[in-house]
Amino acid sequence: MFKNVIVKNPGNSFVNGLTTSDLGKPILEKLFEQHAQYVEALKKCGVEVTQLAADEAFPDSTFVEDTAVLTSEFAIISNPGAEARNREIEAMEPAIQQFYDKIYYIKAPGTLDGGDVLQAEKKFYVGISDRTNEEGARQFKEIVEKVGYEATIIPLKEFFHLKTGIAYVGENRMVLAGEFVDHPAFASYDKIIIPKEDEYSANCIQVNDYVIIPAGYPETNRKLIELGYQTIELNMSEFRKHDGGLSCLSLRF
Ligand code: CIR
Repeated sequence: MFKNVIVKNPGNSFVNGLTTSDLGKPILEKLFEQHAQYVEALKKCGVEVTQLAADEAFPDSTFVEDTAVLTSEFAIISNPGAEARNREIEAMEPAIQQFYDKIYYIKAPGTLDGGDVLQAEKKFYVGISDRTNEEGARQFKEIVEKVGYEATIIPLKEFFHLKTGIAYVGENRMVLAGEFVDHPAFASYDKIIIPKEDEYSANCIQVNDYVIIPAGYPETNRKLIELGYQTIELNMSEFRKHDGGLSCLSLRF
């Protein structure tokens, strides 16, 4: 069960953030509305939401997932790989300290974005990407192994972050797309396979009794419902314009 979630409101500067997409400029009014609906959906899932104020100095700071990995037992503050985002961790640290006595850190020259870390019970999968380097992944693995968890490092071929293409939805089941579908690391899981055209919906989040998915993917929704999940669909259009998905917008623990 997840008890807590940390989110951070997007600011007006969101439009100046990093992106690789060609989906156009985010419309702020819609962006704020979509974020508000995201918070409402989390509340419906029964978690306590800590909602941090927007920070205009960091346009991408609403994507809190990249600044830390939080579990029911420990916290790791990351060292985000994009120069423009690295100092987002300074404002996150006090918020995270309210929940944890013991905090671990990824240190330079290691870099790691939380978006490259997937947890499935006592196992972690860590992507090596443009943001997470081998040293960051190695440090992460060393930390979690000391506290009784396992970690498998996965060099990415195409996805931006590991969780761009995969989600764990409990009950030994993964939602996966693209390069992860036949990846040996995930062979032992039951799989919900997402085809190329629905790839964006592989970034979904299971929060207690619900799986939150992006709106506009009826096939993904159908597959989840058929397996007995309750889903909540959210419009993510404005976050997507800046490479953001559902997992990026919160730290769940
Ligand atoms: C970035 O480039 O860092 C942001 N525009 C998007 C971050 C998305 N985060 C995530 O997938 N965990």
